Amino acid sequence: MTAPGPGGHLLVTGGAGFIGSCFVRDVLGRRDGTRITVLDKLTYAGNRANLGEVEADAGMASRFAFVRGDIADPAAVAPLVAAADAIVNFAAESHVDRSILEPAAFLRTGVDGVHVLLEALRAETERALRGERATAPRLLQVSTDEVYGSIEAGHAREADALAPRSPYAAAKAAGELLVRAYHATYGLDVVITRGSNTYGPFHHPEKLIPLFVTNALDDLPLPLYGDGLQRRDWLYVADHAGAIAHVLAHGATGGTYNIPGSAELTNRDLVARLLALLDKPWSLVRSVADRPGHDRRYAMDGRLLAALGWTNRVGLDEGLALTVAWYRDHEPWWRAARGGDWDAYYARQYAERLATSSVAEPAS
Ligand code: NAD
Ligand code: TDX
Repeated sequence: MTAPGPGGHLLVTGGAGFIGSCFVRDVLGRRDGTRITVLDKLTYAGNRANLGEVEADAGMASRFAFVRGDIADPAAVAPLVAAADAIVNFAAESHVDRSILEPAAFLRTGVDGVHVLLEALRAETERALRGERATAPRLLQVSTDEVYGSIEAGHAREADALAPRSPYAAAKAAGELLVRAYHATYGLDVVITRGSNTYGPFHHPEKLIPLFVTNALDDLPLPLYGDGLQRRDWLYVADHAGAIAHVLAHGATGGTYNIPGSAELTNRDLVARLLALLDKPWSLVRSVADRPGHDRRYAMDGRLLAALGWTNRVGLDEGLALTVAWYRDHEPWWRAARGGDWDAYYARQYAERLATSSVAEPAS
């Protein structure tokens, strides 16, 4: 089994989202002949504008195609997998808080959708075995640190047990288990990445960093869950996308690779850094009712990925400065992302919390 090299044809599912669109921009930006087809349902989180830079560049646009569709739809998926040398599956419902409000869509995309992709991959693998295509396609399943559950001490290793604690994380773990089962049973060429908390440009404003940056720009309250001492290890989006491209090219078939971030810190300390960059006061921060089942800490061991030859390039200081500057410069993008169901979602998620909030303890 061979990983696709430069000049191959990639199917990128969920490529209009935050991390997927970064992957598409960066891979096409290498200008090495690689072609990309994006399959994306364009949910509230998918945004064609995230691929605007690609579509506006004649060189990149000539090697790019966009298909609107659902990974859980076999008729949409089968011909695209048949035409691909590799599939990178970013498609998922990605927000933990929404999974707590309404889990069904998470299972439909994260379990049924992954199953449909695997069936299409299995058909193409059988065609390769019959000599009807040169090689079987490879699937890279984009997974997450959240499948390990809360890591109170130490760092999770790839062989550790999965212990997801939110409907989102459970759907991601189920998707991974299907991928591994299809590798063991049908010999499919698959690799899995588990990325850390990611941040950067084009991040939907429902997530912590862009929510707090955009609320602060509008002098709106910043709803910090619980005591704010939960810990996350932040990974800049271009590093996450780069590590995925690296694993796609070099990862061992059947392998799983953690992609840690470059800085572990508490939410409170993170918010203090954002406020300093924005020159906004701590008094905007409100202590609100906690997320149910809130994972206290995520932390992963990165030795397998390092041994494969990957190192992150962007540290937290640089990454946060780039991110804050991007949101300052792209107000029309984030105002549009706060369209659609945003007001209803925001009221459901935060109205009662903010009505019963208190002044948050300052960061250390
Ligand atoms: P996102 O919500 O910004 O993007 C998801 C994309 O998938 C959107 O474009 C959406 O329209 C599309 N999509 C959703 N359901 C689909 C379906 N059924 N068929 C086709 N397209 C569909 O998410 P993101 O933050 O870019 O995350 C991408 C992937 O990375 C997800 O699998 C997520 O679990 C994983 N991940 C994210 C992070 C993070 O911190 N954001 C960290 C680790 C792993
Ligand atoms: O309003 C908020 N207040 C708050 O205190 C929000 C939205 C979040 N938080 C806290 C919860 C977490 O401790 O901030 C932390 C980060 O929250 P999110 O941005 O929702 O990220 P998280 O739940 O850690 O999950 C993210 O990383 C792993 C991504 O959204 C997932 O898709 C990814 O798999």
